Amino acid sequence: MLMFILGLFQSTNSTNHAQKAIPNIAKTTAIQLELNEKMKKSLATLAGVIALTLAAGASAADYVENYAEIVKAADWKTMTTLTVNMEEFEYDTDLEFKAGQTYKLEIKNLGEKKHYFTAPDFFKNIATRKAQVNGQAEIKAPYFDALEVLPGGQLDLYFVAHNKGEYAVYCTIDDHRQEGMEEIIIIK
Ligand SMILES: [Cu+2]
Repeated sequence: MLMFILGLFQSTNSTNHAQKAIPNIAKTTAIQLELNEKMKKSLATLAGVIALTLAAGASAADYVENYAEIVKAADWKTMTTLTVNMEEFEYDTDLEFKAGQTYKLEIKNLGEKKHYFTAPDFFKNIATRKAQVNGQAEIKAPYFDALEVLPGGQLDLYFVAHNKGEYAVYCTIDDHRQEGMEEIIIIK
């Protein structure tokens, strides 16, 4: 197809007679227009695919977009309370959740050092209602990356387990993770 158009261009350019050139130009223009329409459609289709791919790729890495509706629709009367104690250098509880269930996860630091509950993938696959400290303060956000709890402190995370999967939780302070402060959170 492209060679054919190039051929038409060549024959048009090499023709010195205007009378002969005009129909060729008209023909070429018509083909170009047709091709342009086809290309536009192909490009539009291609752009659509790319956009979908990006969206799919983005959603895997992104937070649960309709988290607010999920939180609102969830049954908080049947909320399950689970405590995870952090100390040097471990999370002491099996972190297993059921998709669709509402939870209050009490994250306590029983250690002598500060510890993190860093779990970006986990946070992006739950519908977060809030993080609360001592009934004194609440933080509302679509998702968190990490929660830090000071020695003797406690932070409660209210959420709906949403996407099934296995997500890492670890402490990013110094070499705590290498010391063993790393677990897998399961949503099933
Ligand atoms: Cu730590």
